[in-house]
Amino acid sequence: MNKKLKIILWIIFLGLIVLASCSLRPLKFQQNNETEITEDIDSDLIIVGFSQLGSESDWRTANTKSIQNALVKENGFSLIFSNGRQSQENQIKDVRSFIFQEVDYIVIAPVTETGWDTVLMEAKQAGIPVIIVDRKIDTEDESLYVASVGTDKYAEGKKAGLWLEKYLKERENETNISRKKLAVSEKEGSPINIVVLEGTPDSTAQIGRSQGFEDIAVNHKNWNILAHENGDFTKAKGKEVMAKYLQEFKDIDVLVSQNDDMTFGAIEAIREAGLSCGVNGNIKIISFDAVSEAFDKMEAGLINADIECNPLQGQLIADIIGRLEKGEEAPRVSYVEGKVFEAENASRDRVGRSY
Ligand code: GZL
Repeated sequence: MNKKLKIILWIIFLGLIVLASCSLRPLKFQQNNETEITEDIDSDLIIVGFSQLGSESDWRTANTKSIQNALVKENGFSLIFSNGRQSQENQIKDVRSFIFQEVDYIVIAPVTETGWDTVLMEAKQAGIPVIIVDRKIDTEDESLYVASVGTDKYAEGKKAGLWLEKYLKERENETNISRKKLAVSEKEGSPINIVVLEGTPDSTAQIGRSQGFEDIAVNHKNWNILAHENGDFTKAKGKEVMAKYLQEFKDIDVLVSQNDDMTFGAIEAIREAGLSCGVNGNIKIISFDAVSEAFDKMEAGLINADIECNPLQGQLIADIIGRLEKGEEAPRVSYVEGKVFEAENASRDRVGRSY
């Protein structure tokens, strides 16, 4: 056999050895700067790959902590955590890495609703069940995931609209009383000028909260939604867009901000414009999430109302996996409930909260 053929065969043989060693579940997972392994891999543990969409907000931090605290070794889990940094492309890479590493389950908090079918089909073909957490995915093929855990974002948007209805009704009654006293007649339903800071486009939180609020607003001819732009759920972008709104519109009555981090930025922009917000302010603020710092702002009278979106979803995921491991049915959709908090009761309502 000539020398050249021998070398070619040897290279092929080496290649096969390398490939064979890769296909076994490695005892140690390769780490990159956004992937973190919580435990040395122990074959008795249930290995879960978790693709978190980012770290853009206080809410996201609480959500990540909740899931990391639930999927621990003491509960029989080994967690591989990846931060997608608000990029679906990163998340898809993370999911493919979990498939390659032959994890037992994949958990995904999807940054946006569409574009998941291909990679979820790869997970299905690899026999790895997928659980969707926090936001939803939009797919025709319901078999691509076994369960979803989150909150009802559409209901949250409606709660914001219903709170504004209640608030304005109470003010109208007050004005009517004073109007009777002053015998001042005023056109019913004076214009209410509203601006909206929206979350990441095509995310379930943005879609649901926008639609829910609009389905209430449509019943009020005097509610004018002057603008609704993307603030990407971050404080910096929320401040930037609110500053733009304040330049553009001189008579904003209400800000609806689809998460607290954007609200914190908006409050800075309002104050830098020499205006005030909240209970005694020019601009009334309805926010979403109800994280700890938002309670600080409600107690200071800077936010009027906050629609809670509960990030504590880790235990629900652990319970679902536990049931699947025992061959039991798991609920297809699990929601964690949330409340509506108001500035007037913030000190009382925040007692005992964990985020
Ligand atoms: C809501 C979640 C949203 C939060 C934001 O379920 O997807 O994403 O409201 C977070 O704070 O960025």
